[in-house]
Amino acid sequence: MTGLKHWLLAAGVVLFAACSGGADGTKSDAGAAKPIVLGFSQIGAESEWRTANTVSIQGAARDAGITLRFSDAQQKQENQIKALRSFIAQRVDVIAFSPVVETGWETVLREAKTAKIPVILTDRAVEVSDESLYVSFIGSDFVEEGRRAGRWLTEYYSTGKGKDFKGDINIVELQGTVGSAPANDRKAGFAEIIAADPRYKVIRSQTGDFTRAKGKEVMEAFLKAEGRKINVLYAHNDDMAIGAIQAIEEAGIKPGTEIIIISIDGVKGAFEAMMAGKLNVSVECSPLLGPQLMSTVKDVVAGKQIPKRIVTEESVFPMETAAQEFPKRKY
Ligand code: GZL
Repeated sequence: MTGLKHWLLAAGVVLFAACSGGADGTKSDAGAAKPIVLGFSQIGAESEWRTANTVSIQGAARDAGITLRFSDAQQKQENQIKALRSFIAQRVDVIAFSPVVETGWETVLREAKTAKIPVILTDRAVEVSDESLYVSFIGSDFVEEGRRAGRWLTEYYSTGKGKDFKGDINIVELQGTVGSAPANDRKAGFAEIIAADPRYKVIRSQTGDFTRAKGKEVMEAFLKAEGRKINVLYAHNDDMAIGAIQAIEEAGIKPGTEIIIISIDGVKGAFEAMMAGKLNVSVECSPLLGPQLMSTVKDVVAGKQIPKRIVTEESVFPMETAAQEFPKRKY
């Protein structure tokens, strides 16, 4: 066998081992198992929550000895699809991603399945005709988060500080990214709870795309149209609520007292707003999914049985307990 053939054979073996990522535990010459290679497509950096989620994933990959190939889609689905296709071409061992919207994933997920690369969903869900296109979905129950927001509000006006309030309770709603699972589900869960009492009226509802800037801009429009008729703001995340608080104050209205504000995530900015008396409650939505994702990646590579749905445990933080909770917060 010529030197070239020896070289090609050797190269082929190296490429094969590198391509397979050693996921099946193939040993290197030195006998050490090759690290698992995980391709991760992140939505972007639109909120404090997202930033904390990225820190959790990158730190957990490092701690787990997993090689992370990370891409930021700047909140564009087409960038996520490009990233998934790139991971398939690179023959990573596992793909994980947080889908910016629920639909439009069928084709690229079929490409991953054809390439025999398992896919794990984190944070947000997808709508597909064939659930075998992904191994597991690790994330919150957004409908329950919306229900928790609705329950806090109905308790506030039935037995809490608002119990003597008479007449309709006019609500404006800042929705998350159009078409995203958290926006769809948080809206549905909240509506389900307030439907029990006709006094609750959602008089305006519009997307603020989960960002502070857009949340402020849309709240300015709500205030221009409805002014002091607004009793309550329900924001699908803390960042939009914090932007809206700026708009409310600039309109000469007191957030947290003249307009009751409910939001979701439980990020540091929300605790600071609650301690300042400007936000009434934040429903927790934990971004700390990194460790759970990495242990699931290792289990997938090891061929273990994986639960289709892994729900993160969460709580509700009213302003009254914000100061005592704040020192314990990890994001
Ligand atoms: C929820 C996550 C949402 C957060 C927002 O799991 O997808 O996206 O609530 C973030 O802050 O932008």
